[in-house]
Amino acid sequence: MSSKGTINVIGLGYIGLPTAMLFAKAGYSVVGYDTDEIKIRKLNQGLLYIDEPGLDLLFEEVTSLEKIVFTNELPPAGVHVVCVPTPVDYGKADLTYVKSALNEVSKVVREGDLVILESTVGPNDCDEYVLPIIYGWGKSVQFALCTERAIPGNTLHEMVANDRVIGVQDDSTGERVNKIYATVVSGNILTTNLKTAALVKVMENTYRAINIAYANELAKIADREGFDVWQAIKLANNHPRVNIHQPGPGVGGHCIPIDPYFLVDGSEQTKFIEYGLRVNEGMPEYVSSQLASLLAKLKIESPKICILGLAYKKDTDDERETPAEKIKMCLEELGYNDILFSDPYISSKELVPTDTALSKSNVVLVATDHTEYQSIDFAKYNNIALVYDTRNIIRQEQVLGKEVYWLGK
Ligand code: SAJ
Repeated sequence: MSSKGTINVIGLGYIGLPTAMLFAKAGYSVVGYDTDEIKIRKLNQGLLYIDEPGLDLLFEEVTSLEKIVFTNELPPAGVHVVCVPTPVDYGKADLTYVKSALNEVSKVVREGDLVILESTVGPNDCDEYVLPIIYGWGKSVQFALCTERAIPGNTLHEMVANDRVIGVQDDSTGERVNKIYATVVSGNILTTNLKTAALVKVMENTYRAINIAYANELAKIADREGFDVWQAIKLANNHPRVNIHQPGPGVGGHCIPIDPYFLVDGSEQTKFIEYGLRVNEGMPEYVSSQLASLLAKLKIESPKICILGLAYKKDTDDERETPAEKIKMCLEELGYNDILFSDPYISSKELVPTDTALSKSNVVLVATDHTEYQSIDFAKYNNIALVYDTRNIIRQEQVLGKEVYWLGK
């Protein structure tokens, strides 16, 4: 395959690493750059630190093609794709990592290079912070905002299949970016200005956050009124224009609980969004107090609690902003200190294997909807008295002879 040109991908996390590999597969000569020496060493030893479907095969393929190198020294390249995190800092995107990535680019940038930002930023961040930095280089450099929209757990598929919204300042940059992304993206590539592109990304995640908050409020109403919210949502979603999301123990990940804050500014217009975020943030406390009420009702004193699932989402090892951690803290605040954590996807010395955790506990709280929890036979653990499922994945047949409760039913 002939080389299409050179691309630097700066930041080899959940988005940068797969992005770098996809460009390499498409025929570009790619340099994957990260400041973390451990990551670079691992990649150069052929080891992956991200568990994503298909990523291992793609890694083998692109390393054997010799289309990608991993380094912590950035070389010159025609295109620089920045994929670094933007945490929230008092309601604004914290651009510290973006700024240091751009600083690295500034050392190698040449006339005519293209800089692409894939990180999520606030609506005015490109105009107010990013462009002034690039203009300060004193070179004719093109810039585009091309925020990633792939979901962890299905990243590779979504990176290719999803439509992309790109923000640019002029048509020629749009055409150049379009040509590059078209080599990896099968979805549509939709072009707009920088501000709109930034807003689209934040609006998508805010839509999801608010919809989940609505589902969480419905779950609380169901707990109070005694109906099955999961069934009710399923039935409501039969309507062609209704798509209510799922309730749960809270919202994790680096996006849904964080990005909406880029819109919230304390004004009247953003109060509704802010309230929704607070609803989701209150869920770990809510499910902990529900569990405490059940313990009191069932007279389970000094419970040994097992939390099943630390990852913030199903069948992944991703524990960023996980609600499970917050549930543990809430339970501890309520005076329950005998808590074991277990997650088949995460290896850490603080976690115990599922079977051990279940053998040593009398109370189980299901925090993550990992598929394998659906085949646990809780009945075989004589020690278990109560199962509280916040994800509605445990079926009655699995918990015969036990007290079982679900969030929202
Ligand atoms: N969750 C619920 N109920 C639901 C759906 C999700 O409680 O109905 C919870 C999950 O359990 C999880 C959290 O929300 O804790 C977030 O998970 P997620 O699957 O909604 O999303 P993320 O954060 O993994 O990825 C999102 C995606 N955004 C949208 O779907 C609009 C993804 O496409 C983005 O690329 C990603 O954010 C990002 O990087 O911004």
